[in-house]
Amino acid sequence: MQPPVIMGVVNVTPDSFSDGGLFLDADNAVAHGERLVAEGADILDLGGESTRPGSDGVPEEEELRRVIPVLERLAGVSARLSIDTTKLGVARAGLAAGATIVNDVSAFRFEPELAGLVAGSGADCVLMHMLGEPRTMQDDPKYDDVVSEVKSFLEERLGFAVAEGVPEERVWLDPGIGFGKTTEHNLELLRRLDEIAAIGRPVVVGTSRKGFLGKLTGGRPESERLPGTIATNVLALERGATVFRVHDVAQVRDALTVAAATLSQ
Ligand code: HH2
Repeated sequence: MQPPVIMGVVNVTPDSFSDGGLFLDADNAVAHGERLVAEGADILDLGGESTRPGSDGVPEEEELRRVIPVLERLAGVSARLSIDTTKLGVARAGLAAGATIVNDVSAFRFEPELAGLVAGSGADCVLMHMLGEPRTMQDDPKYDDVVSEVKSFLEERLGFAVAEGVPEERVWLDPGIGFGKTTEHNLELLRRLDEIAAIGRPVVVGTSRKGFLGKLTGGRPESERLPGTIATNVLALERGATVFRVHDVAQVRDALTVAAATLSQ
């Protein structure tokens, strides 16, 4: 089994669903990123736009203003840097500032030219499934078979990226937990994550603190969803995920280290 790769979340936003506003100030964001690296993050994922359900998005200049100075100041840390954006201009500036991964929750649908940028830069990319767009994705999402539909989507986006010149080995895939899914859809995707892993590319999962964990535990707020986060990440590891996008790096790293040691006996 591959050792689990921990992707620590640094949200430089006023409105992210679990930590909005905490790291909007660049000094706080840099200190938070350094803390996550000290806790064992292999990758820092920096985002300047919330994609929480119902959100409208921010103009490119604002996203750049939030995230690029933080990225520049984190460029020396001993973790890879990922830019969480759907925008070509933000990805370009992020790569120039030291990012080596582009995490696009639209999987190159919103700005298809992003694929060519990634191809030319030699960066890795994360392509994620989302039903539509953040503003409307939670309006009664429906699938016949959520796993096979997400899998087909990811295969199609992988094909698009490769056709645009991104080497297949640079593409990671993500089922997009919480992005146009009910609680039952999220659970089904986690339960059958091996079917997504069967595509043959590294699988990224992001369950951290998400709403379905609150719903399943009697309405726990974001700050009390770490046990659910750990449970889902451990199960995802067992079903073939390799990259774990989380806010609570130290705790999830310990849980995954123990789980990985158990599974590799
Ligand atoms: N989830 C969020 C954002 N980016 N990227 C990937 N690849 N996978 C995910 O599951 C994922 C993601 C949402 O979480 P967060 O960044 O904490 O919230 P917000 O979008 O409100 O900033």
